[in-house]
Amino acid sequence: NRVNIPNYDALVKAHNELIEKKNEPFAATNGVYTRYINPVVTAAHAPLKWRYDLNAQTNPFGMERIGINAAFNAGATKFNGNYILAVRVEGTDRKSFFAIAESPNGVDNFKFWDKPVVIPQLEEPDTNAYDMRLTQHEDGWIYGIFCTERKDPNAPAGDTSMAVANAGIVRTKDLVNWERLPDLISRTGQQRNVVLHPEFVNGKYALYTRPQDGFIDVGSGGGIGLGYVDNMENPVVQDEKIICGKVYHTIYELKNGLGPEPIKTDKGWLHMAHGVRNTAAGLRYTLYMFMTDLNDISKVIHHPAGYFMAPEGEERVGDVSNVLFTNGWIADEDGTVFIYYASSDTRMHVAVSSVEKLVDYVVNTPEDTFISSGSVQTIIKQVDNNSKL
Ligand code: M1P
Repeated sequence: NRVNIPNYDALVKAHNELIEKKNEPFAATNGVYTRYINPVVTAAHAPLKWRYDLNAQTNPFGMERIGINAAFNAGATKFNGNYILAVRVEGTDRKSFFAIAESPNGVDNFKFWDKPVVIPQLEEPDTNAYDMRLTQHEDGWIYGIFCTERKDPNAPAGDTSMAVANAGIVRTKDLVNWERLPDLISRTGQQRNVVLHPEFVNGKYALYTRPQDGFIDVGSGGGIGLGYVDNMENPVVQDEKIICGKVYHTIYELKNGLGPEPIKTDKGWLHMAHGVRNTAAGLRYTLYMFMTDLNDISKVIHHPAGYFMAPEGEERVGDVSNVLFTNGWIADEDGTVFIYYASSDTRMHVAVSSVEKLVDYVVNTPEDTFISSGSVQTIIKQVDNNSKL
């Protein structure tokens, strides 16, 4: 009586094969990172129990009752020795929610936990919740900061898309029970891509922000900001200032936003971010890196020109094509770095590098001159140096 799905055994077999499929590195590498061949988490990884009513009486045709559309933009952390992704799962109802997927090795065998994460709601519920950054803070909590989206109360009658985006905040000790804190209180009121720095700075919590004037357009604001909060239970951002702004004719011309929490190295804090530029084919999202000073986290000390990673091959196509986005990476004790990135708002991938290589990339890659003739001079300098060898 339990199951009435005609090909149920085949479905379970195919699902297990997908999850357990060994992942292999791509042969081609640029020396900085290595992509892996298979996506690490997709909509098809969602447990069959989320999707099918297995009771033959209530599901006589064995239909999939709840559809999953995409699995992307995951926060990441290491927990109990395993690689954890807080995945943005989007149903066919367009609603995003979070679900934990866990892997023993960081590159394959990511398996969703039994049930999605339950985020406690404030007086006004989140209409949509997405893009969680996980930070294991030195105060002992694991924080999850995500985008909470609600209808704009000032939307004109008949406008059913104007929204307000802000940073929702939760914290946990076990990734199962989450405590909801008030939403971020900041000057612009609209925020996305908010990330908590893992250490106290002069006794305060430090938050990377992305102030914006509107829901999609950052407007005259924008850029990656940095502000301070005395107490996460009353998260009022003070002294917010832009540390990495938008710049004309760059890959972050239109908008940008920090990715995951920064990685501490002996040379500085390593940052990964996304930059957005406009094209005739729409917005193009690529990933870029920079480094901030160990003693003054507001000071950018290295910023390579251009992008670190851009969509390639099948990554280029999805629900929102031409997008790479990251909000999670894990630095292992041995220095290996697992960069979890999503392609085209559809699926999750991994690229593997190391702290040593990323520091070398950030410190030694030529900086932007912001003009074509400058790019030419940068190439000529390298050619001249090479010809002395
Ligand atoms: O669709 C691309 C991305 O667009 C938004 O990001 P940002 O505010 O940085 O432009 C977010 O909705 C993000 O989730 C999405 O991947």
